Amino acid sequence: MNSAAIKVLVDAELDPQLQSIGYKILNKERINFDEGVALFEKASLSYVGALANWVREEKHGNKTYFNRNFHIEPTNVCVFSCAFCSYSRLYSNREEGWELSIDQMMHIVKSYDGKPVTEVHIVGGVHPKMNMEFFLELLRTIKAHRPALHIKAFTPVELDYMFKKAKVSVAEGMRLAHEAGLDSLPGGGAEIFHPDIRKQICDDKVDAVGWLNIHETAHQLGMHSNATLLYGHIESFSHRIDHMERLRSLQDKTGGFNTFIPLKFRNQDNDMSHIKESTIVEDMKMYAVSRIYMDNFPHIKAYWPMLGRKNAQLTLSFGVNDIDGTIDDSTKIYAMAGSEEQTPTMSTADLVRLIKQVKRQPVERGTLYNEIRDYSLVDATGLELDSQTN
Ligand code: V47
Ligand code: SF4
Repeated sequence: MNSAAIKVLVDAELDPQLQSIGYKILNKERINFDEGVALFEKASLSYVGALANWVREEKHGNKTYFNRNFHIEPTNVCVFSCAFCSYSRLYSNREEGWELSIDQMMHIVKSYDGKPVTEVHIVGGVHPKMNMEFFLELLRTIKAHRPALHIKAFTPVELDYMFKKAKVSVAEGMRLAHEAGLDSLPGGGAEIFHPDIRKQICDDKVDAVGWLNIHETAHQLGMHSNATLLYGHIESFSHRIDHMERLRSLQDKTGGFNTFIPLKFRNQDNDMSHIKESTIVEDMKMYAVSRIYMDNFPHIKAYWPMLGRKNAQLTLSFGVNDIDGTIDDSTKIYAMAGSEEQTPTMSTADLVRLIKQVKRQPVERGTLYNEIRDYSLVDATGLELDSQTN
């Protein structure tokens, strides 16, 4: 929808508050806390969706980014017990857990030798015996083997635990990790920052202040990072906006965040299985409000292994301009939580096709959104050839 058409839509809105929010968005003014909540509570999906799509097109046109990455999950053994987690196993239940050695992880890294991946994403449980020195050694070994591979690794949950155990400050720990090869931080571990919810779903791990401090420290070192929000469980709309507000404020200060990633709560095999999952309408509204509220975040990402590829495709009309990457089947966290994507793997050809089907422009990016290749003019034969190299 172009600017003239969207103005007609806003002019026709009957609710005065929603209409004034619409004008603010069209004037590129920031909406406030109450207005964010009002969008969730009162706006129709078509209204909020059209506004979010307009914002997305103003920022990125039709461009839809993806990258070529692979995941390593060092362990699913975890000292914490988040109620929503279907993936972790306690140290006392290690027969159901895995723990990879550096050699085993390097075997995964080496299996991508000669392939055009640009990023490795490393996140896992918090294993009581895998310490900071182990992870620094892992970073150094990967960098020595493939210096150009971008290492996006470790959430503040893992980092906070390893720093405390190693008795180093956050500033010192982050400096050492960066020096060893850590290039950026993924967005995990954020969940819902508000203590009323956090204490019910993940009481024992790093709190909001600790999470934000680790990202701020990374930004001060010149590193970039992502941020997530786990939605669709016991949180209210105000809790979601509170979470986004805290991230938006830090972003005003540092400018270090690249991408905001709303994560849909999946309810299989965890302590919150009694909670019904959000509907597709609620999902699309979450993405749309995120695009509008997070005005200083350049990108909004839908993580397709968790949403499913068809729903991820739909988000591209509700504010999303990134659908992550080609990931392979080593990603277990969502399969174990009930995602329809039991073996999440998509080739570049699949991703490009998915983006083109909704008339968007597929662009391969690096982790920091440097554009690697525009696929809009690549024909089907080219795509198939490409997929063989992936
Ligand atoms: O923090 C765990 C979530 C996150 C469930 O930065 C669940 O590029 C839904 O953060 N239902 C880890 N979600 C994954 C993550 C991520 C993924 C992809 C890309 C990036 C990035 C980051 O997974 C955890 C938690 O919020 N999670 N269990 C569940 N049952
Ligand atoms: Fe551990 Fe992360 Fe699962 Fe929480 S979400 S139990 S920190 S693996």
